Amino acid sequence: MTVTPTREDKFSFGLWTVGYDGADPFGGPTRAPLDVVHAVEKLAEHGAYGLTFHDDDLFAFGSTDLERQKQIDRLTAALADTGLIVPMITTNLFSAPVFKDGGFTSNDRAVRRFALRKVLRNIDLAAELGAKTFVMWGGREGAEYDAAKDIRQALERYREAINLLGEYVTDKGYDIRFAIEPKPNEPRGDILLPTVGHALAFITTLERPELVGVNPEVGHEQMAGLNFASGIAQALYQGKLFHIDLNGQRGIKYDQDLVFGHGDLHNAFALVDLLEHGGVDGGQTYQGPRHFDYKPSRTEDESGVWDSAAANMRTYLLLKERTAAFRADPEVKEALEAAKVLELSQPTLADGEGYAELLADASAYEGFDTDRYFNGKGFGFVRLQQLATEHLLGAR
Ligand code: DIG
Ligand code: MN
Ligand code: MN
Repeated sequence: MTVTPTREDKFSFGLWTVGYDGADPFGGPTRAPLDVVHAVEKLAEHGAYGLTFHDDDLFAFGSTDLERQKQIDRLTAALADTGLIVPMITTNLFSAPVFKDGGFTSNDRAVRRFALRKVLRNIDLAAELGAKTFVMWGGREGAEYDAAKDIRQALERYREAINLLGEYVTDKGYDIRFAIEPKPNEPRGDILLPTVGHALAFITTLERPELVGVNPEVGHEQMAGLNFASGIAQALYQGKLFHIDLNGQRGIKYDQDLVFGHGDLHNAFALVDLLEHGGVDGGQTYQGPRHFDYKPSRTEDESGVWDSAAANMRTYLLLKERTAAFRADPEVKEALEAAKVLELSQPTLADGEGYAELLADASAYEGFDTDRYFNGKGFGFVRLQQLATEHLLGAR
């Protein structure tokens, strides 16, 4: 089946993904460094529409202003040559030793002030390049030991930092929104704002909550044993899905950052169904970039890197087709009906009905025969899941 990515699919990749040289805590690099111009050219060749990056991915931490500008100029020239854009920028507050106890929430105040300056400078670059989303993954914001971090004060420092950034983009008139990326652990023993739920709750405490959403990553929620598609549904429900990191994860273990779909394929099916078709009732879909934050496995050579980039997009497009067929299948519609899935969108109370009317309705309680109501009849969810499975397998 031919599925060819186009710019309209809005596929974007982090420079650090295809640029991953294979180094891990147990071994050095297995691939040569990847130059940003080459990355832009190859991603354009494969049908991507955007490149994202951390400041340190483009110019090394500690670069002079001249070295920094040279890299920015090389990138902007490559973008102009290929038509690729930069939909999102993010800041590395986790690699340099100075951030060993975090950036925004380091116990050390001077480090926190340095981190804020680094982000403010990167926000200016985001505006210069037309990025609309600024992701903040607090990979080092956390601790290994409970006594070492006052969580309430850490959250207060996080809040102080993001409030300042919101004030900055507002005063500067930048068309930029922020997206917090949760992760439960790694590289810290426990990371602050570990899941989508924690991040959504935290956003309500901010001065400009309308400027801040989430950038959930498949593997990060799954590292916490959570259902990623359900977390995305809540982020959409709350109008907070500002960006998304697509990849694969095989269960609760270290962050694998596999190719999208190379982990829990059923949940990837449910996710694409939601993002592209609005799920069961064709509701609200996601209009942002389909961003891949994954690592080409350490075992691969450069041709394997580009195969993996293509695999992310191909798998996504195949799932887009398979989920469209699932939604169009008359037998699926009938199974959804039998499972009362659509009935859930019917309000529990009738128009104008309040608790007084409910209390007066004997059929709702006094006359409700719980023993005989279902009369042994089930919901037929397994049949529905088998239909989804057969569409996933291309058997329908
Ligand atoms: C890791 O999943 C994080 C970093 O790669 C980056 O800060 C963010 C951007 O999507 N994801
Ligand atoms: Mn990850
Ligand atoms: Mn990520």
